Amino acid sequence: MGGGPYSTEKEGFDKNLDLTRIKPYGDTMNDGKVQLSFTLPIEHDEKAIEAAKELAEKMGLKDPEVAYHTALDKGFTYFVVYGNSIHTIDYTKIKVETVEVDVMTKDEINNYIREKIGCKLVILGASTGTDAHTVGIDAIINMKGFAGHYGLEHYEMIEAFNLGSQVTNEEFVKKAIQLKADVLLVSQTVTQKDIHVKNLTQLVDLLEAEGIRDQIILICGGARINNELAKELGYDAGFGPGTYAEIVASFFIRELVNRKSV
Ligand code: B12
Repeated sequence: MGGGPYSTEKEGFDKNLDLTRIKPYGDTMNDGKVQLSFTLPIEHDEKAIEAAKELAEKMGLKDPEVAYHTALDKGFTYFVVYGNSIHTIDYTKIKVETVEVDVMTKDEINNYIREKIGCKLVILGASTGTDAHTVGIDAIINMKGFAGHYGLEHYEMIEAFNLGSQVTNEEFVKKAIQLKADVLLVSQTVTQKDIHVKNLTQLVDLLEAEGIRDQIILICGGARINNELAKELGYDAGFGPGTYAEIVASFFIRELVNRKSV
């Protein structure tokens, strides 16, 4: 490292990465720099800018600067604020519950179903409730899959049905019964006001009311879904970002075989 006019070494900036006290990284280690955007329900004027600054300070940002502000509508102002976070977190203490899966290839999955189950599996998926996001469930089910990983429709030992988006829980359960589905795949993207929690819970209630919850492997997924939440809500597993068809399939085929052998 040269030590030219802009050398951070020369100017003696902090370079220590302490995982027990991590902070956002902007230009240099531990500078805490963050960018935040929000709207306040007030007129766009000087007082509004001061209000945004004060609020950012209360949120734990040191030396906040309002980098951008604009009127969104009468009585609403939008802000972009920069500042230095005063908070740190202990990264070494973070525990996240993920699904432990030994991921198999597509061929291994097909062979496993052929040998251990002996017939095609019926998989039913949808983005349920009012949720209009289909890309996640398409990534798992549709033939072409996602990021070079084929979807479940491409597996010869799987019969996959993708109902699309905004499917009510009632329709979903009806279809599951009609198709005698082995596995249900539910996608939830919108989490505003915990709508996903209500919707996912209602599905479990409906399956229980129909007396079929135990006969089905029930899995949910989405950008803000994790295994811990899924289990809490009565699902067999939950998958988040970066999931591919073979990851989910590796989980549910083993789960089905384990259940059969109990
Ligand atoms: C595309 C998009 C849309 C499109 C959707 C088109 C479509 N056909 O799907 C349209 C324009 C319709 C849309 C609408 C809305 N959207 Co939108 N949208 C997005 C966007 C840009 C990308 C989402 C996406 O496609 N991701 C790519 C897929 C591949 O990722 P994924 O869903 O995470 O899926 C992966 C995993 O999570 C997992 N997975 C997902 N589902 C499942 C299911 C199972 C069973 C398994 C195993 C795994 C799994 O596997 C997938 C592959 O790895 C995001 C922002 C972003 N950049 O993420 C906002 C975003 C999701 N939308 C958002 C919002 C708020 C909305 C609206 C409510 C906006 C509005 N006010 O009208 C509406 C929703 C209306 C409704 N009724 O649902 C918010 C959600 C905020 C929240 N947490 O609630 C986001 C995050 C934008 C934001 N930053 O505010 N949106």
